[in-house]
Amino acid sequence: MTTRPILIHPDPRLKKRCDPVTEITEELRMAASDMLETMYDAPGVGLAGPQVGLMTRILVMDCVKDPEAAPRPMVLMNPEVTWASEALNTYEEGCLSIPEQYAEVTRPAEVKVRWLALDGSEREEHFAGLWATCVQHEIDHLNGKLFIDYLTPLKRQLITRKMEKLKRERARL
Ligand code: K1U
Ligand code: ZN
Repeated sequence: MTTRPILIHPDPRLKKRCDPVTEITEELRMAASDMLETMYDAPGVGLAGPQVGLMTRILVMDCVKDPEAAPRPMVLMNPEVTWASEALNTYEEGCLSIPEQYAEVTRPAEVKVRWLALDGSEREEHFAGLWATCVQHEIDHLNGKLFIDYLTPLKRQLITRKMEKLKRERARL
């Protein structure tokens, strides 16, 4: 297991729709394992393929926040929302590809998601709370959508300019 560099917005790879997983290869298993390590190391509660330059429909997440509780690392491939609640929830979201920027985003409070697991089985689960917010944020990544796309053009432009500056500063180091 190793960590992989996380792409920072703006990057054309973060705006592209990812391709479905067609075969569960050893390479994909290694990528999933590296993505989990990268997510825990960041630290974050989720990570999607394109954030590490992998243009495939794969995401990882673990929204267990209690340090006393057992971790619950999850790997979801080809995830699909099969049901979304009418009730909405607003959460102050962050993104590992947009460091230190946070904004309120409103999404369905609960969702059911179906996906392909690493063992090849098809799974379906009901998510609520941070899990529901996180899985929707990560599925957005697989469709080339970022949380700032829910904001006004002015707020989005402000954050994008900050990220361009951050990338210039990091490139100078
Ligand atoms: O996709 C990502 O960029 C990861 C992102 C997921 C996310 C966070 C909040 C709401 C929706 C989706 C993050 O993990 S940002 C970091 C973060 O929220 C966090 C970090 C440490 C502990 C708890 C949360
Ligand atoms: Zn994100």
